[in-house]
Amino acid sequence: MLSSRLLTLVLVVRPGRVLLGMKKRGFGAGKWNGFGGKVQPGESIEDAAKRELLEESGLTVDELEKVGNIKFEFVGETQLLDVHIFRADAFHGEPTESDEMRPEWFDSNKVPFSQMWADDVLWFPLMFQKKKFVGYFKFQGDDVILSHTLEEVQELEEVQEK
Ligand code: 8OG
Repeated sequence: MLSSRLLTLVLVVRPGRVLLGMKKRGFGAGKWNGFGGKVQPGESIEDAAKRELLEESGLTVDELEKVGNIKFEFVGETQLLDVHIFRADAFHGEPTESDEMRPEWFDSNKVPFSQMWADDVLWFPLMFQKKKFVGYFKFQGDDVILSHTLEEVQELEEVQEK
């Protein structure tokens, strides 16, 4: 049995644009991504998503919309990454560089997928359309997808938090 680790990911969207950050260190360094990280014990997933967004981008949000849940398996690793993906259409503050991330706005039709996780090109279109989705990706190393599932759903299941 694989254990799993809860993670968050927030995409801040404005009409025709999306805010991404260049990850400067750690897991996923050198890739553009949304903002997020690990859910801490006793913290709700949504609170964790807001906290990580603030820590990494300097932005606060009143509302987050749940858009997706993707589980990632990495060959040879015993822990699944259970990533809860949110979209924010409004925010307060100015995007600000942090130790972890350098934020930049991208046109929604110029998202730099070649410098992002390989799965993102498959689900960003759903996220832009405000569709909800669930998926499972099996990675070999950081760049190769061995197999995956991805489907649109009407509702995302509530998760049992620990
Ligand atoms: O705390 P840390 O920065 O290590 O958290 C990892 C972040 O990366 C977290 O926001 C979840 C996110 N993430 C993955 N896998 C993938 C992926 O395949 N695509 C995208 N866009 N984000 C991912 O862990």
